[in-house]
Amino acid sequence: MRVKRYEAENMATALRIIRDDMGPNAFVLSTRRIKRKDKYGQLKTFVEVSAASDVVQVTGAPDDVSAAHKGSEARELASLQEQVDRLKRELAGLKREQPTKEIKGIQQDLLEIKELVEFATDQWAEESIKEHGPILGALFRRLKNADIDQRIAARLIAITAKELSGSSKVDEKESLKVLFDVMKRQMLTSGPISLLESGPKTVVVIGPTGVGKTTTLAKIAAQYTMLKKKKVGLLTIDTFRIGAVEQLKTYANILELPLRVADTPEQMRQYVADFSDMDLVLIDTGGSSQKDRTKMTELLNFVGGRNDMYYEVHLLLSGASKNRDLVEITREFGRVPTDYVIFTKLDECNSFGGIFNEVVWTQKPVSYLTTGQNVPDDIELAEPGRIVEFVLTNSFRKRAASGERASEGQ
Ligand SMILES: Nc1nc2c(ncn2[C@@H]2O[C@H](COP(=O)(O)OP(=O)(O)O)[C@@H](O)[C@H]2O)c(=O)[nH]1
Ligand SMILES: [Mg+2]
Repeated sequence: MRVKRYEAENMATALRIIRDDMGPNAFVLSTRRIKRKDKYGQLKTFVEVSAASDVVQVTGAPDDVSAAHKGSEARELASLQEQVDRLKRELAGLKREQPTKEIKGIQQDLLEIKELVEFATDQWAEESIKEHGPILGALFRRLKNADIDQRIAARLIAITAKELSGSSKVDEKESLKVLFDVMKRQMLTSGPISLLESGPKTVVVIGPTGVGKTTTLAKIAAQYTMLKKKKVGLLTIDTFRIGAVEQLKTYANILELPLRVADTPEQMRQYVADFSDMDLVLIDTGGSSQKDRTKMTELLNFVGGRNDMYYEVHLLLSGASKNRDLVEITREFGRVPTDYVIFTKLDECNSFGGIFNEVVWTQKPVSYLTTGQNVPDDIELAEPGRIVEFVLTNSFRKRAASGERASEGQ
């Protein structure tokens, strides 16, 4: 599925642009009003609309899954889910009032229920496998070996089973093809950073230390200035780490791009305003561990609220991170309103299920994938089929001429 974001002066214009661009089957996912300066420096209200052309949800309880499994396991799951929701509500209430023993008790209950849900989901998948034979069983194990969360794997297999139920010949090849398509529909991607009709597009990259923010920013800057011949300005608020500014300065010099270093949020605003004749302004941020509260607060001071300044935020996550780390990083960095995710270091991944899970859980479209240390070549535009291919083959191969692919569509 392809998700794109559009901006226009009013809703009617936005819908017309969406229909022209995505066709008559496109539908709106979300809308919001944003304020930003137009090319004359006047603060104006725009509508921002996210649209998609095709969607099948794996999150929640999809109808096709429950239809495929109306048995006792499905009912058991529903009842467990109700208990979890009730306990979560109680926990939220208690946290406000009395943070002690009772919370610990409820947390323990939640843990036990989580285990029960996992067990029930396993049984649920087992049922599906029994019903549909060893071919789907092998695919279920393949998904789990690729580090796909088992609840997600169970749902994917259930949907695949349902889609296969109409076909006369169910062999390994056909099952894999259907699973591939089912998985592809779950992946959200955004296409390249889209520029505005008037005024600069401002993009901020955030993420943990060492994830590849500065390198990725340089790759994107190179794509837009070298291949697309756009005017790009660079700005960094990463003044803490010794050498951080130097690293970006080196790229700025090579690409012959202007670079500003902002020490305060006010300075950042001023520099962005100074870049009003650019097409794209890229803002690098400091490396912060998601566990480092002070640094996180500092980041929030700069980019925590959009107020009168409009920018797009891309969260960088290492594809090589463990599932649990990805969840924790996303939760912490989620305090900064995030639009898209970039997965880095695909060349260092041993499995790709974490990327798939992350997209299903967060429902955030992926903008780019980075595939090595080389600037500017090791970046490609995220595509659903590529991500699923990595998961199912458990291997990664660099795409030829990836540099050009990364700038496609503009
Ligand atoms: N293997 C690999 N290394 C990468 C990739 N992207 C960045 N790096 C390396 O990761 C290290 C940290 O990158 P940097 O951009 O400084 O991270 P930052 O702290 O988030 O700004 C550098 O050595 C980069 O060359 C990638 O896609 N693959
Ligand atoms: Mg950096």
